[in-house]
Amino acid sequence: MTADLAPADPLAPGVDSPTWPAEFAARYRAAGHWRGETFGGFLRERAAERPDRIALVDPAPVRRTWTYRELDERADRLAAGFTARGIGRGDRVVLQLPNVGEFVEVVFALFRIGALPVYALPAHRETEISHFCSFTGAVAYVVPDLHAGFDHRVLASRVKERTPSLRHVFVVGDPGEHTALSDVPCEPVARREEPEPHEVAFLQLSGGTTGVPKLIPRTHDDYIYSLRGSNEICGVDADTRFLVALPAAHNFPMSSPGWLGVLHAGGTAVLCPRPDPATAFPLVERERITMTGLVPPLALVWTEAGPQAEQDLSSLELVLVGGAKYSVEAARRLEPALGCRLMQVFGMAEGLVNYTRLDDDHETVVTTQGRPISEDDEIRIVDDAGLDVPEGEFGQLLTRGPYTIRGYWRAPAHNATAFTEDGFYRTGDIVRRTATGHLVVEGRAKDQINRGGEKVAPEEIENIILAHPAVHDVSVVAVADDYLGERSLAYVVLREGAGPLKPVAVKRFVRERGVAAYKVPDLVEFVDALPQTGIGKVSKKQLRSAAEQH
Ligand code: OOB
Repeated sequence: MTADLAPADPLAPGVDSPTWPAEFAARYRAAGHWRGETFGGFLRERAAERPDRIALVDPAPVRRTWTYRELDERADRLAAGFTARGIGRGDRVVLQLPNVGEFVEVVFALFRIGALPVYALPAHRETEISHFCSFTGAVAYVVPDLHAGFDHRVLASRVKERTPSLRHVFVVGDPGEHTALSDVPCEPVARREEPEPHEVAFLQLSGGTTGVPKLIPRTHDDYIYSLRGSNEICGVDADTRFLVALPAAHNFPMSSPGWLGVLHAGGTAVLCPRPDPATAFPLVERERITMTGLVPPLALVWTEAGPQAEQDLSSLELVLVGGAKYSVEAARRLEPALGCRLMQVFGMAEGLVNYTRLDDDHETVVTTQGRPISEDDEIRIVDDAGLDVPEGEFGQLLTRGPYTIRGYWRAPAHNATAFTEDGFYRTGDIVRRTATGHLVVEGRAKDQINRGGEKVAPEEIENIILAHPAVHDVSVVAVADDYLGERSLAYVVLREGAGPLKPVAVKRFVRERGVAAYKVPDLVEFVDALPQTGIGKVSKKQLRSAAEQH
């Protein structure tokens, strides 16, 4: 094979993963943002500095702990086992684990060998997982045996049948016909070549606005910079005890400052199996939790439950709330109810993360969504024509910076519209900036539904519903909801002559197609026709205002 026919190195930025132009990379290095650290490397350093400190706690069903030395050794042994099974540099591995200790072990093992974790959420089902596996050409898929009443081994068998690249399924727990993860570790042999800091470390999922979720390539350098910046802003240090209440695979609990930030600082990450107060409050008390991150609906539930809690929550110093708009009224109630500080976070898996600051006045904390981590985060707020709006007015947020991607993985056509020519990411969020530089999220220009932090791309659900033989047309929009912020509503036009269909049948059809439960429309309404714009496209604007009647 000649050199130019050789397959591209999947870790090298620039081929599958659009990257920063050289002058930007040089600037970010010179500023000390990119320091040449890797994930595998920092864990090794912490293990050398503080071998016997507890890095990780998995409290359920029996409490297990990992010191830094144990986590480091475990990652090496698993890495050796994966290598022995033929998994190597640049291979993609779809990871679908709930908040269990093995999640962290596997991630660090993959980082060590330069294989790329692809972070699926526990809620994903056959449609999403098949797409992740086939689109990335994944060689392995890691699952729990049973989780929340669902048998992931059955799903894995089906996906494996459909995906020729998939050679391994590793199961945490009883493996059934697959391989037990516990059978994988082996004695580490000679040291391997490890990935470079500028290389892609993993693929994160986008919230998405299109038919299928896009993948986000993050490098060691850029992501670790966001961890260090987040740690500094949130005051994370070796004494921090962080509760991972949200799914560990999501960018927010992973890096804002999240379990990776806390491990970088030498603190302790405690995995919470479910985020409800009945599960989480006893853990806060028992594990002396100092910090956690919640989406707004959960923050509401915690705020309601806090004053009546039988547990001692006094260790809690800081609760971060983000992922979706948090109402000012709800934000005001959190601090007195939980006896801790509030910090708002407005972030995105593509990069940019904003935080209110510990020294911000109370009004700023409850009324804004914070300001960027970095002085090198560039923010533009533009109108529909792409021109900057006057200071203080609202418009679409564009951003570019040292930890915001320059393009999705293997998606050149989408990248041409999702980014400006000079590399700004079009977030699709409508924001305004206050005199202090804090951003206030006013709304959204992108076609997405934000169900309490869980993102739904209407196009994906519309495509599924359109496959129903009785359906002629469909449009999915958001409707306001007191608890989740938004819920989804599908307006369905039936085919002429099609028999009557009940809303529940449409929901069942979507569910049976094998998608995450949070994507099943909350409401279904049958209409004779969908309103159109002047040029004959479905008018989502009109549908959204009709939806306000719900
Ligand atoms: C986080 O990441 P994603 O990738 O699931 O979603 C990003 C989108 C943003 O573009 C925005 O539309 C929305 O979620 N969002 C917020 C928000 N935080 C995120 N909208 C209003 N207020 C907020 N505070 O959701 C994410 C990633 C890292 C940290 C925190 C959240």
